[in-house]
Amino acid sequence: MSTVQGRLRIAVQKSGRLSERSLDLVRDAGLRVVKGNNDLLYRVENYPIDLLRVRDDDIPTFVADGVCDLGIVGENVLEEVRNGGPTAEVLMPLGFGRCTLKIAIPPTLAYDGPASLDGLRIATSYPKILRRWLDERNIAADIVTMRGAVEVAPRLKLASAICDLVSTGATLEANGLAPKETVLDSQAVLIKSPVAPEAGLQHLLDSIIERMAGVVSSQG
Ligand code: PRT
Ligand code: ZN
Repeated sequence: MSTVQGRLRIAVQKSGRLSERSLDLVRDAGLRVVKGNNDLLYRVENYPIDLLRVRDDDIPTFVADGVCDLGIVGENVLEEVRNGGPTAEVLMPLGFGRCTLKIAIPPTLAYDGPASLDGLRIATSYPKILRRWLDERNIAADIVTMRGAVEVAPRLKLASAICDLVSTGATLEANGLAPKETVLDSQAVLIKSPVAPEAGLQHLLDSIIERMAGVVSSQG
C-alpha cells in the first residue's frame, strides 16, 4: 500500500539545491502547500496529498518501494542508487537542477583520453556510475568514495583525478582542476512509484502528473 490514510505522498528534497524549485513545481501545479507541525511532512490543504521532505539520496528508494507515489530527484542520484530491485519510473525531465558529472584532473597529469586514467585512483561520490563508465571503456582504475569535498582529493594526494558534479565550473577552477570527460548529464526528474496508489487516489495521481507536465512544458 503506497498511501497512509488515503493520501498521496510526494518525496521532495528537504533542504538543498532542488528544494525550492521542487516546491515551486508543486505549487505551480495548483497544490497549496502548508507546513505541518513537523519538518518531515508538509500538507497540501486543497487535496489529500502530503510532501515528504527527505534527503535526496532517499528519494529513489522511497518511490521504488511505494512509500511515496511521486518524487523529484536528480538523475545522478537516481542512477547511483539504482539496484536490482523494483525501480521508480522516470515520467519527465523537469528542466532544473542541471549539472554534469565530469572527470577532472590537475594540470600536472598527462592526459590523452580515457585510457590515461588506467591504473589511477579517482575520487568520487558516485562510485557506481563511475565504475560502469570505466568498465564500458575497459579502464582499470581504483575508485575512492568520498561523501563530499571531492575536489580537494588531488591536493591531499588521496587520488590523482576526481569525478564530480559540475555546474558553473567555479569549484574545479578554484581547485586548479581541468574537466576532461563527461560521465553523465543530469537534471531533476519526476519519478513515479511502480506500486499503484489506492484505487480512490489513482485519478488524483494522474491529474497531478498531468498538471506538472503542463507546468514544465509551459516553461519551455
Ligand atoms: O542533504 P541532501 O543529501 O539532500 O543534499 P546533497 O548535499 O546530496 O545535494 P545538493 O543539495 O548539493 O544537490 C542536490 C542535487 O542538485 C544534486 O544531486 C544534483 O542533481 C543537483 N546539482 C546541480 C548539483 C549541482 N548542480 C552542483 N553544482 N549538485 C551538486 N553540485 C556541487 C558539486 O558537487 C560541486 O561541489 O556544486 C559544486 C560544483 O558547482 P560549480 O558551480 O562550482 O561547478
Ligand atoms: Zn544527497
